[in-house]
Amino acid sequence: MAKRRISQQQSRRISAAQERRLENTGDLSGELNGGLVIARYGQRALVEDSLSGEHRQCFIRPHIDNVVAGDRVAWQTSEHEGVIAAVEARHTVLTRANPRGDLKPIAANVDVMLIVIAVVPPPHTNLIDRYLVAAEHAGIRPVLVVNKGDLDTERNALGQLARTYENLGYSVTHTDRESDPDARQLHPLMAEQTAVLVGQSGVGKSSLVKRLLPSADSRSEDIRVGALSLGADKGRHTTTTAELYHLPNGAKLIDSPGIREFQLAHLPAAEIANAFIEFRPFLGQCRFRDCRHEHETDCAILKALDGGMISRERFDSFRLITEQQAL
Ligand SMILES: Nc1nc2c(ncn2[C@@H]2O[C@H](COP(=O)(O)OP(=O)(O)O)[C@@H](O)[C@H]2O)c(=O)[nH]1
Ligand SMILES: [Mg+2]
Ligand SMILES: [Zn+2]
Repeated sequence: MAKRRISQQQSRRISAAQERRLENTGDLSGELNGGLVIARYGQRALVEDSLSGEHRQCFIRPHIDNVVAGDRVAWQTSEHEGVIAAVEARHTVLTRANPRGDLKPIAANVDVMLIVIAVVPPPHTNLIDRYLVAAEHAGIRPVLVVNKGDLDTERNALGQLARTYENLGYSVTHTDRESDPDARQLHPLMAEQTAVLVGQSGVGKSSLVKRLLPSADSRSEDIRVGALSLGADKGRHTTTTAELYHLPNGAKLIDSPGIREFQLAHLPAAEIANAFIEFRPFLGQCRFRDCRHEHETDCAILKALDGGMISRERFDSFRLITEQQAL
């Protein structure tokens, strides 16, 4: 009789069955352990054990949705791998909307949002404003990080933009790999806190993680840095999921994939207006309580625009965000 071989399809079925067993959790042993999510990959997550600091692949039980880097979890050991049994309540969560409009978390329990911009790729101010609105909504402190200063041969091409945001009251920091190889400028911004790097693909987020990590850190060499290639290996050198790193000063730093389409469709217009910090003194001063600041009579925002207290650029950016929202 011919020996029976397990076909690929059969082996797929077997592993699916094993996964189902895991889901039913009949074979779970041991107590619940505390852990910190380092990264999420599909139905699995890399979890750092709170006591040993060891990293462990964990299956995420199907009823637990949306585990992301920065989440604190309870996990158990099982035959094959760990299993995440529960997720602790988050004190903040940064979310994005997928193309269907569903909200998906990107990173959890974040205190500081480092919005990275550079001369290349050139910044879109509307994207910066979207990040600022998202930070405000999530209760995360935003900081604008101007990177790649060494490429700024036209003597501070981003200086004007940086000053605009500084004058509005936002924190702005400058860094580049030539004059600030260890990104020391960023250290005081996040000591003992959790920070997330956001910004267009290619601005140097992953490079910043590399500059901040001690060279002895074994994960340093796995960090993928590089221009987005347009060939067959498109996206190969870019970050694909948010990943958490520990820094020597006690900070946790989360690298995120470049987020191009940052929808804020779920936010009420009033909240978007309130996230534009220079609008605040004028909000509530319009004649109509539900004023949309479009062309209403006695609109305090439009008056502030005329009077130069609100810049045309920021007002247009605000309009762009609220218009897209109405679509
Ligand atoms: N000249 C210069 N290039 C940089 C600097 N930081 C990063 N880069 C380059 O910018 C490109 C994108 O970097 P990467 O970290 O992958 O960007 P990310 O997509 O935001 O993570 C790479 O080619 C880096 O070498 C810098 O300070 N100066
Ligand atoms: Mg990256
Ligand atoms: Zn108004």
